[in-house]
Amino acid sequence: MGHKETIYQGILNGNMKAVEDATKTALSESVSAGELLSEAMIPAMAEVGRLFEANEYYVPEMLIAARAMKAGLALLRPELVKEEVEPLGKVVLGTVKGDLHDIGKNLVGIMIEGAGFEVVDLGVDVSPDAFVSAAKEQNADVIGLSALLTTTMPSMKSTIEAVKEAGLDGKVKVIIGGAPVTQKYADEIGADGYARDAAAAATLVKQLLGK
Ligand code: B1M
Repeated sequence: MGHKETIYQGILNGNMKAVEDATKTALSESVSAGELLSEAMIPAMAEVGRLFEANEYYVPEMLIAARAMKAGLALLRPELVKEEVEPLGKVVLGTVKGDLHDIGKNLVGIMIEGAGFEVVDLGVDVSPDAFVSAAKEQNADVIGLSALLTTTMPSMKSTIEAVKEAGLDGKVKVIIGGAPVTQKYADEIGADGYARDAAAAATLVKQLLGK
């Protein structure tokens, strides 16, 4: 089995050690981090989602698959993030209230960091007020909101409203993303931008800040 297949199967089976070993070996053999991500890790998580929908996987299987994916992602991180001397700006990032999914958000953070920005990661289940307080304290240029559940998307709207109420509208840009989120939804709730994946999120931050 090739390294990418081992990583793919390792995530599906929740075999963290197999994912770590194959990722390390592949990187040492100069397989690019981007290739491992887009051709093994992300397709594996998509398959986990499909199996969950088909009632072949349940929450415990999703959890151990996520743990294996995170272990692999941690090894890719140094390859994906370039060192920059002076950050181009500051981004406060988090998964919205009620939502515990963080793999996509973590990947978005890595890519934004890789593009030269400082990222302050607030974690998961972040309330609108917590986003606003952090943006003020950190003097952030951008707030990034991630949601993976249709039921938590409304918290993006509430966060944008809280940003406006705090008088940060215009000073801090709000960008949104996550599997169920669309450009149409971003327009509806008045977000400054939407990105469909982590690479697009990094490009969007650069565009919004004119970098
Ligand atoms: Co859950 N889950 N989950 N889950 N989970 C989904 C999202 C689901 C689609 C599965 C399914 O039914 N097919 C479904 C949502 C249905 C819906 O709302 N329409 C679902 C459900 C129902 C649930 C629970 C309700 C299950 C239950 O308890 N009965 C529960 C909710 C818990 C909660 O949050 N309150 C739940 C729990 C979990 C686990 C905890 C077990 C685990 C998460 C572990 C973790 O994250 N630490 C989990 C997982 C792993 C998934 C799937 C299988 C994989 C998600 C993932 O990591 N994808 C997922 C199915 C799927 O997505 N196919 C599913 C890989 C990741 C790289 O992609 O997160 O999409 P993604 O991120 C992408 C883009 O979306 C984008 O860029 C990223 C990288 O390119 N992006 C942004 C993300 N954020 C962005 C922000 C941006 C820009 C782009 O700007 C700021």
